[in-house]
Amino acid sequence: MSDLVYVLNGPNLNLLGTREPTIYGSTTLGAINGMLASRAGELGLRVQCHQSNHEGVLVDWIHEAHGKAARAILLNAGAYTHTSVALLDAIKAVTVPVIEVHLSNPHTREPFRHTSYIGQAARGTISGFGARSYLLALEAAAGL
Ligand code: CA2
Repeated sequence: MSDLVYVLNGPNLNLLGTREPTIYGSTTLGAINGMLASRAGELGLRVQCHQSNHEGVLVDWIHEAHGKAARAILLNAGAYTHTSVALLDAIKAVTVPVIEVHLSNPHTREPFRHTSYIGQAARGTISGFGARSYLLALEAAAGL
């Protein structure tokens, strides 16, 4: 099985660590990606990390991960989690397992965050553990 894990982050997550630290923590996305690369090495995996504020670009990376026969995709689709049928369709269209990741626990927040399109096709979801959510998701990917 492939050792390649795609890590995809959606809109506004490039701002991590610089705004709203009480909700999203003070760790930057660059630092999270660094921690993931380091842990991936220990697990015999490698990560390819991307962030975009554009829905279609995220769709393209899901297709790309499939084309490269990646082992898994860790996906924090940000607010697109709650709106994007395009991302749901992309996840359904590929065979790569998608692990949905959130820093916060959307179920404890506003009602509009309680629905996840991603979760309807994801292998599983890890949310509410801040930056550690990504590391837990990577562990899950290692066990697939
Ligand atoms: O908890 C998560 O990881 C979310 O996916 C974050 C999204 C939110 O829309 C989801 O409901 C839950 C928002 C990401 C915004 O990221 C920011 C980072 C720093 C400052 C402001 C926004």
